Amino acid sequence: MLDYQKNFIAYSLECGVLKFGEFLLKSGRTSPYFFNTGLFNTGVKLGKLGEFYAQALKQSGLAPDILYGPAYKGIPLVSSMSIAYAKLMDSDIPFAFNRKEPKEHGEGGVLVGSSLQGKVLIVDDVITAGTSVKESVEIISQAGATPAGVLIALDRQEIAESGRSAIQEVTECFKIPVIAIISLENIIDYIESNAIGQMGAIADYRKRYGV
Ligand code: OMP
Repeated sequence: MLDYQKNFIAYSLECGVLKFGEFLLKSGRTSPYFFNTGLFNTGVKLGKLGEFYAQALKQSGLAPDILYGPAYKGIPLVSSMSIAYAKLMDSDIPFAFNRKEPKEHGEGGVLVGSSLQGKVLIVDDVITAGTSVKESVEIISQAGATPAGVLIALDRQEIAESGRSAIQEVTECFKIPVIAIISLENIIDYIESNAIGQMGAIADYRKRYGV
């Protein structure tokens, strides 16, 4: 695990973003941990979150032409990340996001920000079933641009009903890479070396639903 990944886990714990307990997921599964990026909810926290995303993009070696954040959670993510990336890499990368409700007046449409052109990196929080990614790929393709990858905060490394992980599905179906700042495996390494969390419950959960 790289230093920025360790720091991201430590900061997520400090902000209450990563929690241990019993949580009902969108999928109906009861998970012994939950990751809520909505709790990076001050200027300083969001600024730091953007830096972690920017570092993950740098590490990935991908060179997208534009960043795209699906509404609603992707909007602050893509905004803070583009600011952090400009500082980190001295590269002013354009960004865009969508509206959930199309605007009928003024400039109209569902897209806001820079125009969606070239290779687009989708920036999201957590992928579980991958529903949001499919919608983003459609919007990007309709705009005449090309989805080039997905960047998320956490890869839960879970198996879907299809028998594959949502990330494997995205990778195979759209032929694009999915990059995560951290994965469940990183969280497990971290809690093992720092003697925190409910290792037993997480190991059981991983055995049952892990990929
Ligand atoms: P999909 O769009 O179906 O992939 O679901 C992803 C969503 O799961 C996220 O946007 C969250 O609403 C939610 N989620 C988390 O944010 N953190 C978790 O640790 C787990 C979930 C979840 O419900 O699976």
